[in-house]
Amino acid sequence: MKKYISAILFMASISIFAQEDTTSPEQKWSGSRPDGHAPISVMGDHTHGKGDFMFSYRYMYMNMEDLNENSENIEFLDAIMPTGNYMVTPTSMPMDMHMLGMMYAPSNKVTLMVMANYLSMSMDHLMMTGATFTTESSGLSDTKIGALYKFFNKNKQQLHGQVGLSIPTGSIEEMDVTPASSPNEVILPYPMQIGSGTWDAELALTYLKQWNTLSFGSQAKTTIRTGKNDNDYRLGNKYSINNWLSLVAADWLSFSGRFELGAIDKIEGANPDLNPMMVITADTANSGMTYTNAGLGFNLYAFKGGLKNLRLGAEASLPLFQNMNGIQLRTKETITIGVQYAL
Ligand SMILES: [Cu+2]
Repeated sequence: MKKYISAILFMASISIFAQEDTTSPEQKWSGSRPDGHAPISVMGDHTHGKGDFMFSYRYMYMNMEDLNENSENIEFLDAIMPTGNYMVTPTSMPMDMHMLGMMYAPSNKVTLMVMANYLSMSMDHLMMTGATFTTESSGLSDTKIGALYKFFNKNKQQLHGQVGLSIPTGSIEEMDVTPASSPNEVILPYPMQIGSGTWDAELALTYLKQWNTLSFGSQAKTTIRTGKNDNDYRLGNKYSINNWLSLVAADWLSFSGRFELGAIDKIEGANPDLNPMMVITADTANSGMTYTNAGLGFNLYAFKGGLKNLRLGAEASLPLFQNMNGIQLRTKETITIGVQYAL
């Protein structure tokens, strides 16, 4: 929480010393081009001018499949008894996420953001006996609010910072029936919970640079979780650096390539209702990782006409490297599609 407060003070002090903006429009970084927004999987990448609203909807599909121990692919049978230490292993976990966002700029320097998320997940399992079963969870996830502060926009470059809060509106009490619990429901392991259960600070710094038909962006972002949730644990903090290059193919079309480097800390504490011997996902030793992923995408932009300022973006990404703590499902393909409309 201390880090969060000092970041607010840091931004506030910079705003006091900020100069009156005298840069001409041609020298400015501009959002009014297809590559004026980052690849659709990146959030908080752009700011708005005074009085502007933007509404957005994103759909994300993420799939996890097969097991890694550290950075090595292992067989399911290596993870469960008698060879391994667990009674049950997950085999795959597809996830759908719907994200509804709004942005509003009360001034040229500040853009406010709010985002509501709906998650639905299912996890397939393999038991020692060879039997399989599936658990499911879905619901409204954590709600995010934030403010972007523009430090400067000149020489076709922009730098802005983000201070945000993730509000624990998502459930950490998701339950389902398993063969061991049948006919009763039991609490599901950590990855199947919808929210973090804690108030989390989200801080980011984004740098943008444009040329005539090319643009570059880089965003460093962290999620700092505070305290412990009602089930006596805290999810790991997240750190990432995301970089992208976009190429303008037409006034209405750009293509993007993105490369991300990230880390997630281990879960702190443990839910006393989960038995870590039962299933890999209930053991907090199997949480946290370092990873890299890369994505290819495109942005469509209506630069004139009745649909002016409507955008559609899509991106597909794959992990290049993942080094897990313990044993975890491997991240596979992620697909993000979104529409954005500014007025
Ligand atoms: Cu926006």
